[in-house]
Formats: sequence, structure tokens, C-alpha cells
Amino acid sequence: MRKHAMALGGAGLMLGVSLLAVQAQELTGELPDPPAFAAQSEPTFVSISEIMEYKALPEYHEPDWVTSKYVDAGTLPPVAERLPEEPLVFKTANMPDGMGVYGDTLRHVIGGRPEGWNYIGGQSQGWGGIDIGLSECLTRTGPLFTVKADELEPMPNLAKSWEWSEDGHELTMHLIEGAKWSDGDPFDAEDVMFYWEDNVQDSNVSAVPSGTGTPERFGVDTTLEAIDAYTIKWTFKEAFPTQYLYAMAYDSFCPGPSHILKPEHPKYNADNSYDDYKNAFPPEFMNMPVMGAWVPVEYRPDDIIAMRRNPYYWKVDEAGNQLPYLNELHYRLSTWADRDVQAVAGSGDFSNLEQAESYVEALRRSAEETAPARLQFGARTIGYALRMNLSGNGWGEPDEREQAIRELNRNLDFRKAITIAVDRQRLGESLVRGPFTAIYPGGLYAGTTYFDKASTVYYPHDLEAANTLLDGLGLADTDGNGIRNLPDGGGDVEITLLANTDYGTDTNLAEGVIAQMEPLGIRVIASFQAGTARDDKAQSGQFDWAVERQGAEMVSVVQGTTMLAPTGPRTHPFHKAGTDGTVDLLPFEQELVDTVNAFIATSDNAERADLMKQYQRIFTENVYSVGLTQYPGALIVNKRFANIPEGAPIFMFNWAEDNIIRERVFVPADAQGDFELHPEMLPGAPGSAGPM
Ligand code: BQZ
Repeated sequence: MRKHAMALGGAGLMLGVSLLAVQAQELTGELPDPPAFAAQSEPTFVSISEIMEYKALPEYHEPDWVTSKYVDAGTLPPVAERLPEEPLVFKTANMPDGMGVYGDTLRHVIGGRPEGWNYIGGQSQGWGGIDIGLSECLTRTGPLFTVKADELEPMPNLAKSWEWSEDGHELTMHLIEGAKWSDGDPFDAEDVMFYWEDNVQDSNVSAVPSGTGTPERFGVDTTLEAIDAYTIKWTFKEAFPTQYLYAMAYDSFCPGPSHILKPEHPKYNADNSYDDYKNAFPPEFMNMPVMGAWVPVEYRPDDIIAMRRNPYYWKVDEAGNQLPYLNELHYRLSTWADRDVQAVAGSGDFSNLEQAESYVEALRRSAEETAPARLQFGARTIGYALRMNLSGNGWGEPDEREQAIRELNRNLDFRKAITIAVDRQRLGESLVRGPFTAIYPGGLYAGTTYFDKASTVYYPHDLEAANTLLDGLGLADTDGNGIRNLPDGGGDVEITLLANTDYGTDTNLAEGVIAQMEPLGIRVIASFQAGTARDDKAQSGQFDWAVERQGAEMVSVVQGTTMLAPTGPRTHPFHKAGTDGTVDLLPFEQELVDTVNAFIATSDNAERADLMKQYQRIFTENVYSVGLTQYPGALIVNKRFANIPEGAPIFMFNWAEDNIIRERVFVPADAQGDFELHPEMLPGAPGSAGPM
């Protein structure tokens, strides 16, 4: 039976007594240091210029079969004509195993499912690296884990160079010239402007499946214009907001093929609805034009997506060999847990080991002499938090009960009660024992660039204090059924908890939270949904609470910066604009917004570090979200692959599928497997539907 001041008389008396008791009682404590866990390997830090450059080379090459079967047959232009004037050149000295050879397949296993190929229209292709590979972006950040800290800036990609105006309010970007989509259509500013004007700026389009393609992601009142076919110009309110160069990388500025998307967009096609536009290219549509290294040529529902090398890919090695080295990519449509199992067993080639429950078995199997795959742990960059819907003005169209819960969510004493009722040590151990998990109080992750322990407020587990706080809020069990009631004779305090059933870790942690709320007399009801449905509910505000694995903004700060606070109506993961279009910020949230905007507006490193200390203090003091646990991920890659960079994290600025630079990965000739499903096939060739 719970012992707390609920037994006392009316709400008023309780409010007085319990608040005094709580204020007197110090709720904060010393944050335990994470158990020592050294990442198994560290990258060699380099300059971006050591990784890549744009350069015309004296000659170019391609796999022999492309020449003999296609170029010599006249169905494909010679490789030199398929490449831009100055292709992106990856430098040999930066390739861990040097220049590669053509052949073989990278067999991914993924837990998502493709909705269709309209990435910029909001469709997911099933995650697990498939969209990362298809959707090349203006800049690139995944490989930045190897770039020297004092030279950190997004890498050029589709934008090959840029310069700021004197006053820092204008950024002129130069696009790669002469690059083509995988169907041979030229890539140019028209593609960029279609993405910006008709997807990002059009609020009827949820630009990109994670919903991050929103205008304020690039700064409030920011404008973009095309100067000519290969030049675009940004205009920003702030001076020199270099931050936004990170937003121009995956996942928020990766233009789509306007030549086939525009005719489906309602602005250009009066017969089409926005749904028609979003769904215009279903998974069955093959050879979707991409700028990525591989093109979808086969789709078998719940089985596999096979992709073949893009004959117009615009990147080469220093000998002029057109990339990628790998001819084919598979995305086996399975589960995320199965991705770990197959990578360790050798029937799959790659996994981000990120579900801590699988660690011990994966480690055991990978330690065997005959293990087919290498397993390397990185830093603790995987973190989960319990996030509360903080909208009080209608985001997600709450009913009466949901609105009452949101009002509670917006109350600091309520959030404090929840955070001190959580036993983080037990939650971490429920996933895996050993030195992996660390107590995570919320906010920026320990062990990352901007983390400052002294600025981190930690509320240790204390059930009694939690109950006292709830008493103080007038949440008494007025009907004696063991569940507290909302004030003024309200119904039971019932809270729905959203979690992603695609991951055992998400639901295990959610079930742990549900159990740990029981002694508080709060009924938490599982709302466990599969990936896309969960993502939709989370993005549309249809949740009370959500247990979520957090994004890159909590790891690097510079990636996804605008998501650190509700800097715009649709930027924040758990507080977006309500029905009147405004975000009803709580006072501390306004401080967070001001701090994040100040961070974006300055390039002074000392000032940025100080601003992030302020951010961390405000965030954790106000329990912006309830941190749960933080742990390292491990990259599992089959041993036959070469050019896997040392110390590649599964998640930092982006996921490992971007970080390892797959277009440079190869399999030495004597180690190649016989896994190609479509040997010597090019996208659009006979045997694969859709246009060339
Ligand atoms: C990695 C990643 C590559 C999305 C997705 C998935 C979606 C989220 C998140 C991860 C998967 C893998 O994560 O878990 O290891 O391969 O794909 O994109 O969780 O549901 O919406 O943000 O990236």
C-alpha cells in the first residue's frame, strides 16, 4: 500500500503540506558516471580534403560487362559521357584498404517495409540504409566522425562548394555540374527548387518520412532561389548560420527526381490529390530514378528489395573507376532483431547492433574463430527517453482525458514525480547486464562533445518523494480503486504510452515504465504500434507519452540542431503547433528556444559550448524529457568486405549506412560471394519494369 499524504483531507491542505515537504526535501543528486566502456577502436582524424575532391580525370572505367553488354550494344553512352565534368573523387589514401575491385553484393536485412519511392513526398522505403543510399543530399555528414574537430563542417556532396556573403546572410552554393539521375535525366537546380518550393514549403506535403523537411529546419524566414542551372542562393535571418549546412544533409535536403515527381504534384496536376502525389510511385514501380549508387530493380513483398548499380553514378576513385564497386544491394524484408542474427550468422552482411538484449549472444557468436562477421563497439550514442506530449493547444486533437493528461505533462512537479519514480538502473539491467547501459538523466548524452556533467541536473529514484509530489498536485485516489484521480472528482489518471513494436528494446523499456508507474497509482496503458504507424502517431501528436530512441541532435548537437527545442511550428518531436498554428511554449521552453537560436547564430566555439551548458541545465532541471538509458552500439559487418573505416560508429551524425561510405566498400576478388540475383543487369534493362 502506498504511504503518502493522500490520507489527509482536501486538495488545498495537501497542496500546502506536501509542497512544503517536497521543497524542503532535496530531489536532486549526484549523477553516477557511466560504467567504463571503451569503444573498441578509434578513427584516424583527417581533413575533408583528404577524403574527397571534385576533379576531371584523364580517363574513366566501368565494369567490363557494362561496356560489352550495354555501351558496345549502343544502349548506354560511354562512361565518360555519363559522368559530370568534375566527378566527386574519393582519394585512395583515405580508403582503409585502398582502391577496390568491382563485384559482389551487400546483403542488408531491414525491419521496415517500403511504402513507395516518393521519399520527398514523405514515403519511407523501410529504413535500414535504403533511403540513405537512394537519396543523395546537398551536403553529407555521416563520414564526419573521421573529420578533425577543429575542421568540422558538412562535406560537399550534390553541392560541391559554397561561399558566404560579406554580412553572412547569404550563402551561394554551386551544384555538381553534369551529374545525371539513374535514368539519364540531368540533375540541376530545378530538382532542388522543386524540393524546396513544392515539398518543404508546401505544408500539405510531409517532406521526407521523418517529417524533418519543414521550412524552419533551415531557419525561420529563410529563402532559397536558383541563380542558374547549377547555382542556388540561400538568404538567412542570422549571420553565418553554418548550422544549416547540417540540415542540408540527410535526411532533410535530399532532392527527388522532379522530372517524374512534378507531373504528379497537385500544383502541376489538377487531377491529383496530395495523397495521389505521395503514393504515385508504389514499391512495385521499379527503376525509380535516383542519384544514389544503386537503383531498385526487384521488389518482392515481405521478402526482398534488390538494387543494381546506377550507371550514371557521379562518383569515382582516383583511377577514374566509376563507383560503386559493389554491383548489387539486397534489403531482405525481415525484422530488426533478425538483422543482428543474420549478420552474426553470415547470411546477412551488415547490422547496427542497437538492441541491447541481443548483445551477449552477438558477442558470444562473434568471438568464435569461425565467426563470419566482425563486431566492433563504438561510443554510447544510443539513448532512450520517455517523452511527454507538451502541447496544451490542440496538437493531435486531444479528447478531454488526453487534454487533462497534457495539462499534467506541462506541470513540472508532475514531470519530476515521474522522473524520480523511474528506476533507471533496473531498466538498463532489464535490457542487458554488464558495462553497457548507463543511467541517462535526459538531455545531451554523456561522453559527447557538448556534454557537461556539472550542467546536468539528476533526480535520483525516490518513490516516496514521487508520491508526495503527486499528492501535492491533488491527484488523490478519490474512488478507492488504487488509481489516483484527476483533480475535482475527475476520472482515473490513465496515460497511453506509445512505443515501436519493430524493436524489442522499445517495448521492453515501455513495459518497464508501465510497471514502475504502478506504485504511483498511475495507470499507464500500452499503445504499441508497428514502425510506420508509430512514426505517424508520434509525428501527428496522437500520444500522451512515448518511449523513443532519440535522434542525432542529442549526440552531436550540430546535426538536427533545430529539433533540440520547438524553434518552429513543426520542428520538435514532442511539442508541435496546435490548431491555431502556434506552439504554446512553457517558460523554460522559451529559454531553450532562445538558447538553441543563439547557438545557431554564433560560430564562436567557446560561446557555443557555454550555450549548450545552459541548454543542458534548463533541459534537465525542467525534466524536458525523462531520460531512461544510454548505451553503445556495435557495427557488425561480414569479414569479406574491405574499406570499412576504423571506429565507424553505428550512429553519430548519421547511421553507419552513411558513415562507412558504402560506395567505396568492396570485396577482394578472391573473397567474392555468388550472391548477385541479377548478374550483369543494369536498371531499366529488360527484366526490370519501369523506364530506363
Ligand atoms: C538504422 C536506420 C537507418 C528512423 C530507423 C527506424 C525508423 C525511424 C530510424 C537503424 C533504422 C535502424 O532506424 O533501426 O539501425 O539502420 O534505420 O535509417 O527506427 O522507425 O523512424 O528515424 O532511423
